[in-house]
Amino acid sequence: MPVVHVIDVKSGNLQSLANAIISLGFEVKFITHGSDPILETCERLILPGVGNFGHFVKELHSRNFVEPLKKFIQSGRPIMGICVGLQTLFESSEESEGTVGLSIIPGKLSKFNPSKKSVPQIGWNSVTLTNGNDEELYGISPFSKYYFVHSYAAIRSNDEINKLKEIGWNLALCTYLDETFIAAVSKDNIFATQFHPEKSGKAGLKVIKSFLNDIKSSPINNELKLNSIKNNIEKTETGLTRRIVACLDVRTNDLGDLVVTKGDQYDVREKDDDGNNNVRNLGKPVEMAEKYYLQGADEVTFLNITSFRNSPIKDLPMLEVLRLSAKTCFVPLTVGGGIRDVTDPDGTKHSALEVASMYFNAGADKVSIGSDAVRAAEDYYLNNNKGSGNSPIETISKSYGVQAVVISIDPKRFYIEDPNKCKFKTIKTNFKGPSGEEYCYYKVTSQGGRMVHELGAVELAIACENLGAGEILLNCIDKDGSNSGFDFELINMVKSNVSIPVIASSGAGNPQHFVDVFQNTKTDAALGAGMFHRGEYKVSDVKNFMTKNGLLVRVDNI
Ligand code: 1PR
Repeated sequence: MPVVHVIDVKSGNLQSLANAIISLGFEVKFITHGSDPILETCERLILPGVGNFGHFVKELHSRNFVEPLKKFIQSGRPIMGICVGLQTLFESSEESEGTVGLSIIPGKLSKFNPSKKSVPQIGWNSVTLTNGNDEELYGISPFSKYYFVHSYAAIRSNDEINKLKEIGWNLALCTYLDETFIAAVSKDNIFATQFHPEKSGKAGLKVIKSFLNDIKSSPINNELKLNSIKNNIEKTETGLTRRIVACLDVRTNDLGDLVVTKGDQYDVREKDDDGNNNVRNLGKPVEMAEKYYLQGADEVTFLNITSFRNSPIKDLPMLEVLRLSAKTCFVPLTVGGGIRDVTDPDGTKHSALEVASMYFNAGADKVSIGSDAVRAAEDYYLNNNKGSGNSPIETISKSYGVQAVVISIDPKRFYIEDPNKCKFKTIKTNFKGPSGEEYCYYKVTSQGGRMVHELGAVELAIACENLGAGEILLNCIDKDGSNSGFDFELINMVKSNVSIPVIASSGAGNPQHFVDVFQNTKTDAALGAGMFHRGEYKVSDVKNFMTKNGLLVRVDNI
């Protein structure tokens, strides 16, 4: 099997990239230090990076990679940068002033302007090719979608783009609302992508395959081109597609098997007339995740819903689920439940950062924090709107980047007559309360809805954004498992108070509900669980229906 060498500075999920390369028939070997003699002879190199620019460059320096990398590039052997790997080719980044990149490409990276759009950019966007869109660039097609997750980018004006082209850089560009940035770049033996090809489904695998097989350009797939223009599809403001997330609530059932389950308002036990009170068993997590990937899910989320139970850290049941799913699902994977400081039954302590690192190493791209986010937000307000620096949101986002930290909110609706009497953000509701109340607000809960806190959903979201969360998974206990559609009022209220992306969750019962949530709110993504698990609809049914209604979705044809 041909070998591909990958630089590993221990700063993120490289397992998914390795899995993608292996799935293409190659073997992967990691290089962890610049003194490794293999750098002198290896045929090609991949330089992947996630998280903070300064941290990544510092790691390259401390592992003596900088000079060997420059030498490698000068030798003319093929190298491919991914995400921060692309960013490192530039001179510097606003993210880490004073840090000098490899300076192969002139210029600096800057942060997206968050005034009109969610930052980070998380989701599937399309690219244009500056060579005229006739030839794919390393398999990159203007008619496919690629997965981006970043706050900083090489944002460039037309003049700047032309200057780079004049000095020989071949560029693929992406526009995120009002800012155009470099999505991919190539010149001679250098190729790099800002998006994650290993997380971009079949379209992304094609890009990696093209690099590994030295296919720098190839004719555009005309079928894709025709498909992309034949429908009367919206052009979204941001350029991003409407993201569909499949969510698997996972727990051990009464027989000790790890199963996908689904509750009604978080109660996951059957209530049969014959007294059956078993945990609802809807299937096996790894198989179901792969099924949803193949059906076109843009993302798969696993929630360990019995995370409050203490088990030795080496025994975390979800780790194996992540490891196996990352081998077959080439889209982002999120894991939640139990991301907090833990103590093993034998008294050994582990930080939340340690727990999260285990999941990232197993193949997770993001971790989702529920109960501990509530605790951190309560502390934040007690501490005059300041973080302690030690909460899991802060420690994990500092090491892995804000895009790796999702907070999962489990809100419950409460009605009130007079909004002035409520210390939390309220809304005038279209669905009056039991005594005709015209206003409502949402209190947050923890421990899977068991504990209700004196904290509003909006207040939780704002605190967590300030602490360093990069995305919000917005559940709704009242709607969970109801098949009655999403709670637009809650979604609009939270979304309008934060600038990070929001995933709407709870209540999806049919494809129309997904159309409705995107048409009635500004949500960035929508999540479904029960309707997929019960086999009533496939993810592709939802996407086909959305397409019929003119909404832009990712279809993974290559
Ligand atoms: O508190 O950090 O350990 O995280 C625990 C995680 O587990 C949280 O994300 C919490 O939402 C989740 N959780 C805990 N208990 C339950 C339960 O159901 N008993 N599941 C639970 C929450 C919510 C959704 C669900 C949607 C969509 N599941 O993500 O998938 O409501 O369902 P639907 O489309 O069928 O309506 P921590």
